[in-house]
Amino acid sequence: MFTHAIVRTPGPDAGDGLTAANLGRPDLPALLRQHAAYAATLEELGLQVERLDALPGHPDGYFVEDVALMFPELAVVTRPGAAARLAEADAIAPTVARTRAVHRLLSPGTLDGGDVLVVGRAVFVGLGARTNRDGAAQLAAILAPHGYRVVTIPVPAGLHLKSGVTCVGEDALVLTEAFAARPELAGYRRLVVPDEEAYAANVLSINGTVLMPKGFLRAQAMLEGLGLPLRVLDQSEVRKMDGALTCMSLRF
Ligand code: CIR
Repeated sequence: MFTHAIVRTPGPDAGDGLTAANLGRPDLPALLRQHAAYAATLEELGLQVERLDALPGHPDGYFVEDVALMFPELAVVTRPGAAARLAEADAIAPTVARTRAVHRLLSPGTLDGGDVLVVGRAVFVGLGARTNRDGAAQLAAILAPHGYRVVTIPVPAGLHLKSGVTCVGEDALVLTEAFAARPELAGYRRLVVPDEEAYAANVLSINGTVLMPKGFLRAQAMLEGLGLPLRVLDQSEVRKMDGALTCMSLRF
């Protein structure tokens, strides 16, 4: 059960963040509306939401999930793989330190929270553009005493592991066709989204309700088939910055 979430308001420079999406510049008022609707949805689902101020000079700062990991036993402040985002980790540290003991990842390790998918006691870590082996090994050492098992998975394309696979309910996976072939993910109940709806592989489960992006009708039909309550959110402007539902909050 999640009871809390941390979000950060996008700043006026949100359109200057990193992106490879090639979808054009986001419309700032629409981006702010989408972010506000997202935070309001978390509240409607019963979470107490702490809204942090925008971070001037850090246009990707509202993707708070990349800079910290929240486990019941501890928090980890990450070391993001993009140099432009390194200082965001320092900025989130005091906030998460109010909630639990904090561990920090150190150079030469890099790891973005978007590459970390927790399914029960299994912690899947995507190795790719943002997360390296050293970062994954540091995380494994931090988590091992608490009974978590870190399993690395290559992320050959796309930004993060969770761009292509997320967890729905307790232990079912929503994933792209590319990740459906990964042996590390065999053994779970799986919903494979069609390639043309790959963005819909990023869903967010909050206490039994599933949040998914708007405009992906085949994926939506699959998710409806699960029989769980579903919230469909417009992510059009967030997507232009390579963002998705999971990356805009820390849940705990
Ligand atoms: C970046 O490239 O770092 C940001 N523009 C997007 C980060 C999205 N984070 C996520 O999906 N976890």
